[in-house]
Amino acid sequence: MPGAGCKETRSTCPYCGTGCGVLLRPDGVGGLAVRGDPDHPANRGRLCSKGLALGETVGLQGRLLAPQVQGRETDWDSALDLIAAKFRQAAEQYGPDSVGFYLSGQMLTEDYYVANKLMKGFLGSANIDTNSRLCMASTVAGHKRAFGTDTVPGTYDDLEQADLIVLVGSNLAWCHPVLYQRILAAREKRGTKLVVIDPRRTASCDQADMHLKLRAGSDVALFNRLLAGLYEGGALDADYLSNVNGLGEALEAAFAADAAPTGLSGNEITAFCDLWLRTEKVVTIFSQGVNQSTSGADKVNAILNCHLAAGRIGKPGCGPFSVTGQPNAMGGREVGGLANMLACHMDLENSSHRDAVQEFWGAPAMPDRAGLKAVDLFRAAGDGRLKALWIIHTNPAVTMPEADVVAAAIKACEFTVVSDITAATDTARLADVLLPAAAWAEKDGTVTNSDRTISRQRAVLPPPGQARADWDILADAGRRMGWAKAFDYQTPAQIFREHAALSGLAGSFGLDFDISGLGGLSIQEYDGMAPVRWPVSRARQGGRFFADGRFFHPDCKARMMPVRHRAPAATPDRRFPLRLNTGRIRDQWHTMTRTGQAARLSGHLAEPFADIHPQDARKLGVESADLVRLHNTHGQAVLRARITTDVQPGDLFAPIHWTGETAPSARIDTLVAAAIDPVSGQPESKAAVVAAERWQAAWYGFAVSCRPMAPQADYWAVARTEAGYRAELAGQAPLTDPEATGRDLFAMPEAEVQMMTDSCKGIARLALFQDGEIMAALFTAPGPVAVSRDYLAGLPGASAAGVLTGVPAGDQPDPGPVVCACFSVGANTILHAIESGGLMSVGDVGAALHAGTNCGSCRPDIAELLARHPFQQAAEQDGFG
Ligand SMILES: Nc1nc2c(c(=O)[nH]1)N[C@H]1C(S)=C(S)[C@@H](COP(=O)(O)OP(=O)(O)OC[C@H]3O[C@@H](n4cnc5c(=O)[nH]c(N)nc54)[C@H](O)[C@@H]3O)O[C@H]1N2
Ligand SMILES: Nc1nc2c(c(=O)[nH]1)N[C@H]1C(S)=C(S)[C@@H](COP(=O)(O)OP(=O)(O)OC[C@H]3O[C@@H](n4cnc5c(=O)[nH]c(N)nc54)[C@H](O)[C@@H]3O)O[C@H]1N2
Ligand code: SF4
Ligand SMILES: [Mo]
Repeated sequence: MPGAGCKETRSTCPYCGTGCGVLLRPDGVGGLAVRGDPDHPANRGRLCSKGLALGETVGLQGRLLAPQVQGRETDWDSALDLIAAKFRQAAEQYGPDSVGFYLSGQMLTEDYYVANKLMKGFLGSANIDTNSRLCMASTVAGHKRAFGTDTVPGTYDDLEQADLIVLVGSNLAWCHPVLYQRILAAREKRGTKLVVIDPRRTASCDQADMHLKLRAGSDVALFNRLLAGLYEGGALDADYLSNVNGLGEALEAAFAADAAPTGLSGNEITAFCDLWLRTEKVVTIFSQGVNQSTSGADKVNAILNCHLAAGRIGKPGCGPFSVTGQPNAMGGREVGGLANMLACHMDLENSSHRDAVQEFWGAPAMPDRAGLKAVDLFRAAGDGRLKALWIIHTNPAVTMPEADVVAAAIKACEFTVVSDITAATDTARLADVLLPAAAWAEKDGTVTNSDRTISRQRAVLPPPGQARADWDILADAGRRMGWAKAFDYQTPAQIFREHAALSGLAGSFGLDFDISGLGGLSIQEYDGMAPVRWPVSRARQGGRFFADGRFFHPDCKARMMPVRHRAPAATPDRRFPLRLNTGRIRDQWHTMTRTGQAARLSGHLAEPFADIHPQDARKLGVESADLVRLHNTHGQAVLRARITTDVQPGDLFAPIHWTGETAPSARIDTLVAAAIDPVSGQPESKAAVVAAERWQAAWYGFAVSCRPMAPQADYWAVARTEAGYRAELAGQAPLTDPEATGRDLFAMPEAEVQMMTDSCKGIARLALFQDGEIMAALFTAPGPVAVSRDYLAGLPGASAAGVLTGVPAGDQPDPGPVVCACFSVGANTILHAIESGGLMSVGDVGAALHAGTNCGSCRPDIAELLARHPFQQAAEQDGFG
C-alpha cells in the first residue's frame, strides 16, 4: 500500500465496461487525485465525467465498517461462522439447491472465481446467478448459438477503422462516453457514418447521420429486412458462408418477415440497407435496447446473421460488437458466474468439461444441470425453497423487475447475507447478516472489459474499519464450511493463477477462453501486469476472432439462426396504454451508492423524471414540472414530468437510478414485469406497460441544507450539492404548518428560524441560521416551486442575506443546472457566455469556459443550448436557408 502523497498508481475505472485505465494519487488524508492513464489501450488518457469524479466518491461517509447480524455489530468470526453453519445446514438438510448466491458483474474476476468455485464445486449447486442476467445474458446466449461460445470477435480498434457504425439500443454517448469520443475523433478523420437505432432520441443521436426511431422491441423485424436486403443487393460473401450453417433457414425467415412492426417508413429502411450495402467496414454496437427484451437472444442473432452472411466479422473495422455494461461483466462470463455456465467458457451440461473441472478443483460434488436464473432465484427465496441466500455487490431490491416482489422475497428468505460497502441500500436493509466489503480503491484484482482486455485494479487506500475484499470474505467462508485446502487463498494473485491454469483446460478442449499463458505469474508479475487481451496461450495472443472462419461448434462452423419478430410480452391496452422504456443518465451509476456522493455528478439531473410526448401530456392534462404517477398491476412510481418529443407518442422513458434512499416513489423496477426471454432468461426491462396520470399535489417544496435531510413527504427526492444537500418535496394533504415541516426536515433544533409567508399565494419560505450562516432553507408553494435551485443549492454555509427571495441578488449569478460535470459549468453560465460573447459553436463555448473540452459527453447538451439562442438560429438559417 503506497503511503501518503506518493506516486501515481495505475488502476481501472470501476464503472462501465469500456474499462478505462486511471492513474491514482492518494492525497494522504483519504482522498484521491484521478486522471486518465495515457498508456491504457481502452482510453489513452481520456476519462468521462464519472471517471474524473472518482476521487469525490471514496469518502468514508455512509461506509459499512463492521459485520452486522440482525442489525447489531459483531466480529468477523461470529458473522462468518454463522454464515458457514447456515449454508452447510441448509445444504445438508434440504439439499444443495436450497442455497443460492446472487452476484454482480462489478465483482473482480478473483472474487467471482472463488464464489463460483464455492457454489458449483463445493456446496454442489448451480444456484449462482448474477445481475449479468439483467444485462448480458441475451448476448451470451446469442453468441453461443452463433459461434458455439461466448466470444466478442473484435477489438476497440475496429471502432476507429470502421466507415459505418450502427448503434442498436445503445446510448453510447452517455453509457460508454470514452468509446463514443473515440468514434467521434475517428469520424473527424475518416468521415465515419453513424446510425442510431433507438425508439427514443438520445444524446447519441446528436451527431448521427441517421436515427431510426423504431418501435420498442422491433429490432428483429428491422435486421431481417437488412438480411433480405443484403441478399437482394448481392452482398452475401459466398466464400465466408462455406463456414456458416443455417443460411437457407435464416433467409427464409428474413424474407417472410414484415417490416411493419418497426413503424419505420420504407424509405428509412431502404436508406439504412443501402448504407450497409455500400459500406464494407461496418461495426454494429449493441447494448440493452437489444439484450433487455423477451426476444433479446433473437435480436442478437438477427444482428449476428447479417455480419456472418456478409462475412463482415473478425476483420479490421468490421463486426458485431456487444459493449459490456459493468466493469467486469466480461470477467464474470469468463469464470462462469451464471447459473447455466461452468468455468472458463466450459459447459455445465458437458460431462467431460464437468469431470475435468471437478478433478481440477478436487470438488466433492458438481451439479450437472443449470441452476436458478435471477428471476427464479428470487422466486425461490420468496416461496421458501431457498433457505440461505448471499447477495454480493448488487442491489436487487431496486434493480430486479417486480422490485417490490423481490424485496419481499429477500425479506421472507430465512437467511440472507448481503456484502456491500454501505448499509444504506434498499437490499442491505433487508439482510440478516451484513458484511463490510472493501471498496474499489481498496482492493486488488483484475477485470476484463468489452474488448477482452484484462486490466489490473490496484489498491491505493486502506480498507476502513473491518472491511475486507470480497474474495477474502468468500474464501474465509469456504474454509469455515470445511474446505480449508480448496479455499486457502492469501492473495488475489494465487486465485488469478488458478483461474488461468483452469483456462488451460478449456483451451485443451479447443475453447476460446485460454489465458494459461498467465498461469505462472509471480506476485510481482501479477502486481505489475499490463493490460492484456485474451486469449494468452502458447497457441495464440489477443487479436480478433473468426476472420479465419473457424468457430467453436463441433463442426467448427458458425450458425445463422432463423429469427422471427415477436412483440414485447405486454401490449399497451385501454387500461395500461403507455409503453415504459427505462435506462441510464449520463452522470449516475445504477443505484447511486457511489456517484450519488459526488455533488458535480448529482447536478446534471438532480431528480427522477418521466419523459412524455406532448400529445400524451395534453391528453393527460400534465404540464411541464408537474408530478406524474405511473402505475400498473405490479406497482407505481411518482416522477417529475418532462414533456419532450425525444420519446414517441405512446412511449415514456424513466431513469433507473433512484431508490428508497434517494427518492422512494421513483423505484422504476416496481413497474417492470418479470417477463423473460425464453432463451436467455433475461428480463424485459425496457417495455413495461403503464397508465399515467397527473399526481395531484396540495403543495410542492424545494429545500437545501448543509446536513442530510429526513424528508417525510409523500413525494421526495434528495441529491448532493457542493454545500450539502437539496431536496424536492410534495404532499397530497395541505401543508398546515410549514415551520414544523421545516424543523422536522432539517432536525436542527439549535438553529434560528426566519420565516416569510404569503397566505394569498399560499407560499411559505423558511430559512435556518446559525452563527450568522445559512444552514438550511425551505420554499413551499401550491404549485411547482419557482426558485433558482442551483443558486440556492450553493447557499448553505454562506452568510448571504436575502435568501428568502429565492433568487440571487444582482451580483450573484445563478449557474443553472450542471451541464459540464468535468469542469462544473452550469447551463446559465453557458447561456450567458453565448449571449455576451457571441459564441457560435460548441468549440467556442469550450474555448471560453472549458465546458465540453474534457470527456465531451456534455457536447450535445451545449449544442442544444446554442440552438436555443437567437444568434445561433439566425446563423443556421443563413447557412442552410
Ligand atoms: N452513465 C452511466 N453509464 C453506464 C451505466 C450507468 O448506470 N450510468 N451502466 C452501465 C451498464 S451496467 C450497462 S448494461 C450499460 C447500458 O448501456 P446502454 O444500453 O447504452 O443504456 P440504456 O440507457 O440502458 O439503454 C440503451 C437504449 O436502449 C433503448 N431502447 C429501449 N428499447 C429498445 C428497443 O426495443 N430497441 C432498440 N434498438 N433500443 C431500445 C433506450 O431508449 C436506450 O436509449 O451502461 C453502462 N454505462
Ligand atoms: N428497469 C431497468 N432495470 C434494470 C436495468 C434497466 O436498464 N432497466 N438495467 C439492469 C442492468 S444492465 C444492471 S447491470 C443492473 C445493475 O443493478 P445493481 O447491480 O443492482 O446496481 P448497483 O447500484 O450497481 O449495485 C451495486 C451495489 O454494490 C455495492 N458495492 C460497491 N462496491 C462494492 C464492493 O467492492 N463490494 C461489494 N460487495 N459491494 C460493493 C454498491 O454500494 C451497490 O449497493 O440493473 C438492472 N436493472
Ligand atoms: S467511459 Fe467513463 S465510466 Fe466508463 S470506464 Fe471510462 S471513465 Fe469509467
Ligand atoms: Mo448492466
